Order: sequence, then C-alpha cells, then structure tokens
Amino acid sequence: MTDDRPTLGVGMVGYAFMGRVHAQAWRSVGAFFDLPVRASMTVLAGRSRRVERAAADLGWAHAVTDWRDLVARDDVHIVDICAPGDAHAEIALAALAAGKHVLCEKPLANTVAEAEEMAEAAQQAEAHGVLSMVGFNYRRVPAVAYARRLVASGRLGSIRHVRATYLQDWIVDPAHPLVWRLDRARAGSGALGDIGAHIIDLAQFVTGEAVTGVSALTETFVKERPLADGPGSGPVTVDDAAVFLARMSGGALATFEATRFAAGRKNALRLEINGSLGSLAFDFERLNELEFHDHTLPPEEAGFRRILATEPGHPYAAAWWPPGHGLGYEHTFTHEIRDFLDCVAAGKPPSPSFADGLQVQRVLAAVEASAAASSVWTPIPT
Ligand code: 4PW
Repeated sequence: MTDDRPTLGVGMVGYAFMGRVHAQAWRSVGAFFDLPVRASMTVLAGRSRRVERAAADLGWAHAVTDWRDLVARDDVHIVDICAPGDAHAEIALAALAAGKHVLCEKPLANTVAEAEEMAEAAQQAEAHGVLSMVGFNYRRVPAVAYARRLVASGRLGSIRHVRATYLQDWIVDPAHPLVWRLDRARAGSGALGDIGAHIIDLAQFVTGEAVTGVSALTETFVKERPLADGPGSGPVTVDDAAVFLARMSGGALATFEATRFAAGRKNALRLEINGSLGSLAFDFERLNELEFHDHTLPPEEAGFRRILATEPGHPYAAAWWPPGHGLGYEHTFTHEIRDFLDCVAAGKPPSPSFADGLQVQRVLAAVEASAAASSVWTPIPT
C-alpha cells in the first residue's frame, strides 16, 4: 500500500542529553503511533564537527555546524530546539520568521523579556498556520495525564493543597565541575529554571489552576567549582536550590521545592494534590504508578491505593506494551512529539504554547525577585 501522507522535514539543534532523547523520540514515534504525517529526521545542527558523528549515530540524514543553515533549508518544516537556554530565543525567532513550526525545550527562555518576544512571535506566526510548543515533557507521563483527567472530572473536588518537589543530587560533590547548567549566562537560573519549571508547569497542568503569587528562598550552597575545561575554578552563578510558597488561582495553597542537593534523590519529581473529595500522589521514580485516595468512600474502605497507569484506557498507554510492562523517561518525549505532530497536521495550536512557557517564566522571575527581597510576597503579572 502506498503511503500518501505528507512528509515533514525536521531539523534539530543540539545533541547532548536533550538532543539524544528527542532523537530517540523522533525515531520511534512513527513506529508506535498512527500519525497523520511522516516525520523525516532531515538535519542536525551542532557547533563543532562532532555533529557529523552525532548525526550518523542518532539517525539524522545531514549535519550542519551553524543552526542558521538548518533554518534556511526548504526541506525543514519543523525546528526542534534542544540547545541551552541562551540560544532558545534567537533560534526560535529565526525559525518562526522563516515559517517553520517550532518545538522548544524548557524553560522557554532565560529571561521574561526573551520569553515575551518569543510568545509574541509565536502568536503572530500562528495566524499564518505556523505552530509552536514548549517541551514540558512530564505532562506526557500516562499517570500524570490521567491525574489531570481525574481532577478535571471532579474526582478530587475543590483543590486545597498542592505539594510539588523536584529533587536531584548530581552536584552534591563540591568537586563537580562548573558545567553550563551552573552558569547563569547560559542557563538563566539553576535548579529553579531547570527542574523547578517542570513542577510549576505540572502543578498548573494537573490542577488547571495558575500560580498567582509566591514567597521564595533560593540558595547557592557551593559557590565556586572547578572549571569544566581547564585548570582553576570559577563562580557558580545560579541557585542550587529554590523553595517557595504559592497561591493558586482556585484558592489552593501550594509549596514547591527544587534542588540539586537532595543526596540520594536522583530524579524525584513528586506531586501530591489534596482536594475536598480525595487526593492524588505521583513520584517520577515510580512513573508508571499513581496513588489515589477517594475520600467519599467510607473511612474503613478508603485510603491511598496504587493505580498502575499502563491500561489501554490510560493516556498514551495503548500504543505501547501490554498492561503492566511499563514505560520510561524517553516515552514522555515520544508522546510530546506525537501530540505536536498531530496538532501540526491538523493546524491546531499545540499545548503547552509559548504563552504557557512565558507564564512559567514569569513565575520563575517572581521566585527570584521574592528571594532577592527576603521572601517578600510577589504576585505573578498576568
Ligand atoms: O528537563 C530536565 C533537565 O534539564 C530533566 O528532565 C531532568 O533534569 C534531567 O536533566 C534536567
């Protein structure tokens, strides 16, 4: 049978951790999901000649050392930005101006000003059918997407508490080198933007409520580290940890903690939500599970129970393995790209949009402003 689906060429910028996981998703998405378009892994961009080897290893047909050459190609219809934050705005703006759909890693930008410009450009492009999305991949964990369904269908009642933590430990050792994620000029912020952005997005996504104000503390525990590429040391210019209280638009109280200093916790993204009718709890280190307590049951029968989110009725799960076989980190990106391609094919704006990315950026900025002003209550501008 002939395949008469249109082919969209993809150009991806960056091939480190995020680029590798995105490449895995681009490679596998068409094999597991029935897509309305075919995605062709056309070109990979990186700054050095090592990009040629990376393109061959990861499955890209061509390699370029200047992302502008990628954006300029007629056979590229989608630009996927997996470069560090300081490159997001320039690449996204150029790609949108060239009429390319854009998928951009989170956080959307390094500053609110950049994110505003990107959201504005995305809105204008959308009027011409050019679409964009920011990559908050954890929304696409089946258990998380199902949690949102439970909340939206009223099973939790009115949301009273959101407790969100994202705990890692990869820089506990003061000898860990000064990599780009510890450099404000490249990363924008530290644990706050890198992993705090995820829990802000998830808390809002699952509850359907926005963070309206914060009171925050941030800290840089290790202020100087060995340089990554030579002798000597240099200053750490980002936060190592951020902790903040927040109010949500529906009246809930929320707490957030993002840290790279939680020794023993590797990728412990946890979300607990308490409502008037029940509670939900999720932990990424057990990502196939969702805990649910139905408070309408008689107390003798109620209590947290474990839902294994691998049934065909759970979001995304039917495309993969039989129930109980489970998914991992990389699948969240495959789901993200599936949703993005579905929207592009249908001409429908994908979610989360650049406007959503900008709103998260405003929360990040409010956290920094509050922390700088001794935790003063800081509303989020709308
Ligand atoms: O987006 C996040 C990253 O930047 C990730 O999902 C985990 O934390 C892994 O690296 C950082």
